[in-house]
Amino acid sequence: MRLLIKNIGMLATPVGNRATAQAEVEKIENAYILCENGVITEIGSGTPQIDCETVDAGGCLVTPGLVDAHTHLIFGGWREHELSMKRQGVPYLEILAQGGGILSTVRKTRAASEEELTQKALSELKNMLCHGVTTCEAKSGYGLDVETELKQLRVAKELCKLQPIELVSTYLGAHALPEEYKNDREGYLRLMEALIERIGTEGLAEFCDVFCETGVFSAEEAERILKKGLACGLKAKMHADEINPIGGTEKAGKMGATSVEHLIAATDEGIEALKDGGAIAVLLPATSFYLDKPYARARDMLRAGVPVAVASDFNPGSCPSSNLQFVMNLACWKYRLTPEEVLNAVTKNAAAAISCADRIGTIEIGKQADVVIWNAPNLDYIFYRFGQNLVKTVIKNGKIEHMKG
Ligand code: IZC
Ligand code: ZN
Repeated sequence: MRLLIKNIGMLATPVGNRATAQAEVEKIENAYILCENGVITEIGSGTPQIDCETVDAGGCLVTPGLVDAHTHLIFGGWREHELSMKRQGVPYLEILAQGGGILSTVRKTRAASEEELTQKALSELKNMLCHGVTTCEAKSGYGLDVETELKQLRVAKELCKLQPIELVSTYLGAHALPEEYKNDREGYLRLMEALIERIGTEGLAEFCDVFCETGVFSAEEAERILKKGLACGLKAKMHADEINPIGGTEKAGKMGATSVEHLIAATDEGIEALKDGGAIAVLLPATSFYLDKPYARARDMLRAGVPVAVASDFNPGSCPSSNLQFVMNLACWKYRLTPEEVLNAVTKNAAAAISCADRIGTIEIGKQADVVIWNAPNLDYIFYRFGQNLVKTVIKNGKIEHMKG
């Protein structure tokens, strides 16, 4: 199966297989890309004479498919009932401490059938695809019991078969202390350790993650859970410094976590630990926007030599939008990243944050043919025309999976 993408006005892509900081983007004008059996086999300029299925990019911008490296894709219900509380300034952690927030989504996710969760996530994935996303990470963490955590992970596997976006699964049992373990933290930690063994053996997730935050899980508990994950073959991620810096980032850096996420309140020591440990900072600006929090110190991280990825954090509580283009715009305007730096942050570095940069995240020969054609003449334009969906065509594995209109 061959597909030729021709008449590309500007091909803009990061290069290489590893996360880097951060502005390097290769640009080719008047370009074409040839895909064969889902893989990029030729890139050049001009108009080649190749007899196969062809997409005319119409002189527009072409980039790698977008990678959303942090989502809580699969959950029951929504939390719009929290909107007025949030508008009145009730803090996120207080809503959680009162048994709402994550715990309210846990109740709805436990009550939902696999079929309901699948259909709900499917409709969101459709939205993500038409906004240019071709790969996405999906966390569990709305079950907090064995049955429902496994249900979420199974739904993720099923979703891979039902639609084109590739999913990478993360076990986030340490998302909140479930109500039934309110007086038995140790009991829940042990339950998670046993479940991690099973998830590792059955290959149900690639990563293990912990919400390390005041009143949720301490840095020491996070370290214990992530170490268990590493011992069972699950790579480490951590939600840290979203609201308060309680030392998780430093622990994650030391243990060689693949990524640390949020980092709104990261300290200089935290940033240094990321650098020393080679972790990727996954920043989530739409969460800062929706929780009305400061924006992470992206420029300081880049100055320190920490590669930055940017993701949606799509979830029902702190980011009920899965529009990665909006997130890219926030990264440009609120983190003061250049369009080139943001492109890297949602393609190559995002791919590296989910350990896929050897096959996705750039447009290079040998990489998977995941490509977006934009209704835009150049890279600046997609940050200039904010608030609208500028994606025209999405190609996944060398196949056209979305075309506007
Ligand atoms: O459902 O509130 N921060 N986890 C950590 C979230 C936000 C998701 C939620
Ligand atoms: Zn999250």
